[in-house]
Amino acid sequence: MITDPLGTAPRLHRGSNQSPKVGIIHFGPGAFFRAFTAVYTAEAMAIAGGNWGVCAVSLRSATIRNKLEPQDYAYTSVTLAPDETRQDVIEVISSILVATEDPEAVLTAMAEPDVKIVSMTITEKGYCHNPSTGDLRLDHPDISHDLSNLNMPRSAIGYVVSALARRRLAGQRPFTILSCDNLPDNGTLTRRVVLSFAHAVSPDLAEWIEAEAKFPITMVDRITPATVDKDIASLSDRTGYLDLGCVMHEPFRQWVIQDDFVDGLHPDWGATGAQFVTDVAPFEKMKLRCLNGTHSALAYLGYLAGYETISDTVADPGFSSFVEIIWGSEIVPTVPQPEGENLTNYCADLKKRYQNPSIRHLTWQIAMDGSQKIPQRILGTIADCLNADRPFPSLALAIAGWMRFVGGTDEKGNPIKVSDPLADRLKSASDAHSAPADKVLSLLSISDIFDAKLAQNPIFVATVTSAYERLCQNGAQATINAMVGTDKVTSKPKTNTPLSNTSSI
Ligand code: CS2
Repeated sequence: MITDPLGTAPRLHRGSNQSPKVGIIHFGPGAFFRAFTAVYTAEAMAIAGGNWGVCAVSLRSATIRNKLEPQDYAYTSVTLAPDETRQDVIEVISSILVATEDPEAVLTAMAEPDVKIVSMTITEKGYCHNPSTGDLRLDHPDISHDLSNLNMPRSAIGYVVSALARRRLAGQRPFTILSCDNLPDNGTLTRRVVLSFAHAVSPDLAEWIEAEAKFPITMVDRITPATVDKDIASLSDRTGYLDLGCVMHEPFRQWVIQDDFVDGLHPDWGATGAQFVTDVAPFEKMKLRCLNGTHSALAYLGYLAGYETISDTVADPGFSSFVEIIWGSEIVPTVPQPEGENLTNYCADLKKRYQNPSIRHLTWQIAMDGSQKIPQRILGTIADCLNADRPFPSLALAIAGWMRFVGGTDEKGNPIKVSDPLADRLKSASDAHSAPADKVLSLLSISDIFDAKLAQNPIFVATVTSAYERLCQNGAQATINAMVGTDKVTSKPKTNTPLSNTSSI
């Protein structure tokens, strides 16, 4: 008999018979939004009221809508502490629109005067910008499409400008555009790409947006791995219902928001612990460099060493020391301490968050889209180290790990599934040469990622090249062990096999 791996329990349904009135349109209803922004909003409404229901928009895929629609858009937020699990049903989403099915429905929803905020978690690549300069890529296929099809956009940026144009024509107030992605000065970047698009449509429109719309900067933080079937089945065992839209996340959360909204309107997120501040930059730098920077470093090097998750990676003594060293000697000295934070405690807490064995955050998942992530996570820190004449061997090793990863072959000679908008360019840059030093130069010449000043800095080139050569010769585990000195002590037995093949280098 075939048994359903997800179980046969009845489907979760909305408890209240009415969905909340919509005040927010949200682009990108993926796991992070459902584990973070949506939870804060549901809690804020429970405490302080307000019409802040969310109409979510999927730009392309119908998958999440299809999972949530039969549940009236209710889903479970599952908090996974090391020794405790808790679940809360969240009912803040009123509907999910799939943009490709009906672009007009999305634009109509965005033009509703009750909509005060358009928020987004569309990942770094969703901003269609050049990661090294922050400029909108007018040659991006979605952007050039949207500029000539304003009523049928494909990109979130196209939707925002098109909807703002409608609101302006109708004599309405604009909405606040709230980026919740891991980008430096995410609000400023969003303003920049929106204005650049709007300018190409009409300078008057751009002027109105610049004067009237708001783009607060935010720092968002909650580790939220992708949900897998096993998570759905175990939630079902615990609760007796089947929820295909559930999200798994750690207990920790932090949301720092610039207090700058159109007409001051937003849910009372402050009542649920969000911090409203005038300057988000120091918090953002702390988070992007200390958390996301080491996340990416551990993801590339951990993956190459044969580790599946971040918690498995930091359970290794070599990697555990490596992450401590990278914080203490290379990252923290470049980060100004934000008010109310203590960077030493912040990193110690981060280590505990990484160690949480209930969170199965795949190294492969974090390794995705590296071309869009490493500039703000790692390269800025390296530039600061160079300016301060501070050595940065661990950060260079992280870049070398990324280079090895995007080369597409792991240390056992198996193919790596590289998911990145620049995957083909990265692979050809790496394949174009056989000598490690030439591969490094070839990858460093990709100006969308590396600005010319950094790519031509001889210390940077030499440090990354040396790290890359060591990685190719010895593999990630041995390189890490040698770097932190754990090669001198007996380390615990590993599951991965020794390097079988370095000829692919
Ligand atoms: C991770 C982030 O996938 C990734 O690249 O580094 O999603 C990380 O888990 C979050 O930023 C934590 O807030």
